[in-house]
Amino acid sequence: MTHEECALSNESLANLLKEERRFAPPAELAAAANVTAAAYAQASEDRLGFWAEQARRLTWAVEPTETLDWSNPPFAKWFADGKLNIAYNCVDRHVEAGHGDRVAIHFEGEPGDGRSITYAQLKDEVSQAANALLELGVTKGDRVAIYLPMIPEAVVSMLACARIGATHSVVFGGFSADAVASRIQDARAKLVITADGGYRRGKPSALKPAIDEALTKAEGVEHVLVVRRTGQDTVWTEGRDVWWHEITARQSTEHTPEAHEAEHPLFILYTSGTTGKPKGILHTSGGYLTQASYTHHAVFDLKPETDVYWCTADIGWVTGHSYIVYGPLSNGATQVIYEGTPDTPHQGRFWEVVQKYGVTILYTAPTAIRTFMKWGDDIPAKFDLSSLRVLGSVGEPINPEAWIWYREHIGGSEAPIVDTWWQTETGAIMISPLPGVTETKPGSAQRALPGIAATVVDDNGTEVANGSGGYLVLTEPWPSMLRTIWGDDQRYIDTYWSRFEGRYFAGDGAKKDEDGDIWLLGRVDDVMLVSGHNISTTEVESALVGHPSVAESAVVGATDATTGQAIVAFVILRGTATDSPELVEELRAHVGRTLGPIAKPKQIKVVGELPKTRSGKIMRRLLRDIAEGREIGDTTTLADSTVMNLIQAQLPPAGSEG
Ligand code: 6R9
Repeated sequence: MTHEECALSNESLANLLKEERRFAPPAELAAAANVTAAAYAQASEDRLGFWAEQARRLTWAVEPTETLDWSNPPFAKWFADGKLNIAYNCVDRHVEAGHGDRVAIHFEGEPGDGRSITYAQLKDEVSQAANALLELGVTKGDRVAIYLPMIPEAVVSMLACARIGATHSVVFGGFSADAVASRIQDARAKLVITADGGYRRGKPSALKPAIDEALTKAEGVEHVLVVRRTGQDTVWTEGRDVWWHEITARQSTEHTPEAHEAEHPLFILYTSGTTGKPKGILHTSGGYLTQASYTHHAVFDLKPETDVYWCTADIGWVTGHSYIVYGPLSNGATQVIYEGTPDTPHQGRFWEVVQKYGVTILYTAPTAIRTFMKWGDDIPAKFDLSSLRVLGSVGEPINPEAWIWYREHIGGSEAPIVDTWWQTETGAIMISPLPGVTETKPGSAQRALPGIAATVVDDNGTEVANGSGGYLVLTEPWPSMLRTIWGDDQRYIDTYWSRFEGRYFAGDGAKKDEDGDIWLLGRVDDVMLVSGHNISTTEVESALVGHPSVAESAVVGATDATTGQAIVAFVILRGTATDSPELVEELRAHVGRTLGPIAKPKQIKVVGELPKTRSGKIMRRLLRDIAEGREIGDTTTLADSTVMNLIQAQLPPAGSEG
């Protein structure tokens, strides 16, 4: 190693990408913004006072006098002596305030059917569902598993559980019977709510058979409540299975919401992590709703009277919990819920929905944005997207080129983009621009929200200087933080609080730029070690997506005899580009020019698809298996299980190329 390389390898994570573009907030939006720069100052002066004030956004049956109890870290209690009902806060209070006629949900089914549900109707439906749960013997403290498509009953089910104090555990509709069984078993759920099926890619896709199979493996479930969505033939277990429409129809639309303790468990949501048994992330009530509500108000600048909000996430992802159900509904939003895929029946479906409902705020994932880029600019151009005024991104680092495309082709070169960093564990947004305040930088989540404390540290836990990379940590407890891993306090401590003393380690790499703004660099498990340099997959992927021929890319480090690891890139080309040795050479040179020679991929493989989870995250672990010529590992959380076969069929066998 040269002297310079030695110096560099002391960095926890290299900082290679430079991005100079800047976008000021639109003047009109800034002038009327829900939250201004004053919030940062206020929160830094009195952090707990700031959160106590945000808690007053909610309606409490018993006002809390305590804000934070951190006497037994890392087990936090927020607003512990307060009591509230989460469903009352999301539904009833808007009706009481005279907004019963406001639409809460515009539901758009994949086949083009749909219905609009007002807050008054939602109150009736949630009350009937709550009464149905009680009839089925579910009471406060019980767990309910929810395995549903993206239909209004998913929202109603979650709110009905919250209303009676049952803890919900939503499981992705795409997960296999085994995955469902282990989650039902771990949570010891008493009831499962599912549907006959849902519509996906133009046809009904059954759901209940997976529950029937799962219940041959998991014990303790007394009833299965089944929503009729597709009308397909459904195998029935008498005595156990109950039709949703039959039991809810006979219930009263009146149900008095009881107040629950602020620390009462609201939901468990399983995250698979990279290895091992899924972790049941536990969230409680008052602190969670405070931060979900505040961040939704601040980050999306929601004006409930005029905005039409649309988050495209699935309800089985934390984004669906916090930014379809609890954040928007606690704020009295009008929102769109869409059941299906973005290309059914055509690739302009999202833009058709935006035009139809006049969507003003759109929250989606980088993977979707890159897919739209691949499909071509002409598709969104056919629709009127002028209603859009704020755009959000979540789930992965957004590459600067995808960010710019989103701004220009969806946001009319006007709408600010909020790149929101957070996790299932954090419960709500932690790092993000504020649309009326922040001068945005394409690809950066920028700074911790008011009341949140985050920084980047090196291997020893020392804060890195501006311009350097390392590990993202959260240095103060926050209201919507996970309280533990369900049934495993020790694993909670070990997983999140033991790498850096007294701080929460998020598992993500990040860097601070010269202004101190934060750029997320992907999971540290994915970081590549090339000739002594820690190189982030995100930066190499962003450089590749910056080339006009590339739509998407995934980069992994494969064991290499000379460099430790060698960079192997998988790329999907844009519509017009074709695979050739010249193009591959040009892409390698392009990365070299953008990031420096150290980051040049050793191999570039052109593929048609990339392996992704249902929430759109690239599963690099599986690509590493391919790059190293191994048998492919566990694929149960893939959105589409055939993708790995497709990729393998497209590539020459490992070892046959240079
Ligand atoms: C909300 C959600 C969490 C992980 C997180 C990080 C990645 C999410 C991001 C982002 C860069 C963003 N992530 N948002 N990375 N920029 N704006 O995605 O929760 O499914 O638990 O995933 O997703 O790696 O640690 P979850």
